[in-house]
Amino acid sequence: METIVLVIGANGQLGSVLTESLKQKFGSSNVIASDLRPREGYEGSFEIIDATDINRIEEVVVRYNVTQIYHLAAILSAKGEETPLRTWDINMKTLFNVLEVSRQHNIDRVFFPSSIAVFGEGAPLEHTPNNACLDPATVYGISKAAGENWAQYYFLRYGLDVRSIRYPGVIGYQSLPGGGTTDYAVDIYHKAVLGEEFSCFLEEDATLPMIFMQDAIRATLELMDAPKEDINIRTSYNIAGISFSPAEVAAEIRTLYPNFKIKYDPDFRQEIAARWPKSIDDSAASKDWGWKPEFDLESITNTMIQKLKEKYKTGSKNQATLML
Ligand code: VAH
Repeated sequence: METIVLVIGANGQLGSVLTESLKQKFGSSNVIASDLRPREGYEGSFEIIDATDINRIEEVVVRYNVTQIYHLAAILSAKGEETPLRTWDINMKTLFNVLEVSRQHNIDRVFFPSSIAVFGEGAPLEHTPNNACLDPATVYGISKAAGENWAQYYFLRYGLDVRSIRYPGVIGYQSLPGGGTTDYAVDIYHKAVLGEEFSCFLEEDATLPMIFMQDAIRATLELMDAPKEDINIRTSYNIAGISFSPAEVAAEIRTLYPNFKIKYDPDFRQEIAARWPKSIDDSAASKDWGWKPEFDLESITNTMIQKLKEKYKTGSKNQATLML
């Protein structure tokens, strides 16, 4: 059976890069990107989908004979706290729609992104295990913890092959994050390359689990490629990249930009970050499907700085419009 992939939320930080990787893997004509709004200059099949509309998802699935769905649409942790009930409604309704359309149309595989935001104060702060207590303190985290259990339910009840990863904070040069608590770890590199002082909304010692975009994308594709019988966790897999604090990433940046300046101006996002793990135990992912990160803080920093210097030299002169 030919693989036809639908990406919902293809304009997002992760979705935009994952879409390009899926096109490389399956062929551009076999990937349909979708989001609430079109993306200027996008090359390939693109459909406007509001994932709260189940009929619209079904229409696209049927029209293109979709066999895999990657559901990347959600309101993230910081933004989600502005309107808690709307965040819950959107994050859950879109997931239910994807699960129901997938069940009814025998979709071969579904990817559901979870997050280390599912953990709260009841989980160990260091090397948080896959089966730790999930007591999230943000609506985003609550929706992801609920989503993991619904994914498992659709596997157990209907045999739907839903797979999931708990992403750390994702860092990439290809796209800008939106509404997350870990967004500082992308913005800091842009400010360094622009020669501007960086104001950090977290405290200098706020260590969080992070992952480079290339590692996050590879983990996703490796999980989705794994033989079904190797997938022993049907809620969601922990994966780890590299943990660091704002002070540590600033110090690494100063090896390239000695005069780089950072100031700390913690806001409400510090409280969110303080309840998240500092490091993650991803031994289950390693054992079941061979997960192993390749990027550490030094290689992330070198790559981010090099790529952003190229993009600012040839692309827009400000961060706001610097996308793919
Ligand atoms: C957020 N980037 O900050 C997301 C992620 C672990 C953090 O889920 O909300």
